[in-house]
Amino acid sequence: MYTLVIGTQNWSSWSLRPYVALRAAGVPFETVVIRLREKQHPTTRDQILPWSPAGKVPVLKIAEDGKTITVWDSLAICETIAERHPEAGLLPADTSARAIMRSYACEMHSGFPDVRDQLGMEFARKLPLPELRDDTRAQVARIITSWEEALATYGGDFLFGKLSVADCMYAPVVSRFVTYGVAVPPAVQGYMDRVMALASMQDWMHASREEITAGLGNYKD
Ligand SMILES: N[C@@H](CCC(=O)N[C@@H](CS)C(=O)NCC(=O)O)C(=O)O
Repeated sequence: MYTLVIGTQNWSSWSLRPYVALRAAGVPFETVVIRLREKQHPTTRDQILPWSPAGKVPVLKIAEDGKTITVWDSLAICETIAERHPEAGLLPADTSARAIMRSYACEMHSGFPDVRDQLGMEFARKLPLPELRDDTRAQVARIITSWEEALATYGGDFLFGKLSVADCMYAPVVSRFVTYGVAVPPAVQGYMDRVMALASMQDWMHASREEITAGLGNYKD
């Protein structure tokens, strides 16, 4: 039995990644949403701590055989899901492709700070593209080039053919590029369209819109 603890869906880019992975695995799971950045909820961290000592979302609870395991950090959760559900194919079968896929996932996880800073996730909004700093521009270019290379090398609908952990990790970046109308080449646009069309992404969009309507995704730092 899985429980995925996530943040406000319009904003929580880290939470989106394991959500896409769990949906791709096709396993049932419950979702607990903890509101982030809400002026009226100053105790976000206090709400997360009972779920994870790291005090951050996402968190995955795995309850089985009378025990509960806590997995925290988006990449650790995606890898755990991929490992526990090999039939979902979230890790490429070929070991070379798998190694490259992990490089993509880790490059995303540890990098692109200026993209995160200047193009914050606003999943259900369309916003004007801000004047990008040189570093942001370079990181956007690196992301686009790396996507082009994977799409050309591995074929198929996603970066490594079938949907993989790398696509889960990059799903929030796809949404950021859509939100801010970042110009991309046609092959990359096709990839982004396919990611946005995933049922998991559509459902996340629906929830994000509901948050905004309810005034929950509207507070800016
Ligand atoms: N490296 C972590 C980062 C998680 C993270 O920063 N989560 C943010 C929300 S997107 C959070 O929990 N913020 C709550 C807080 O800072 O109080 C991961 O990949 O899971």
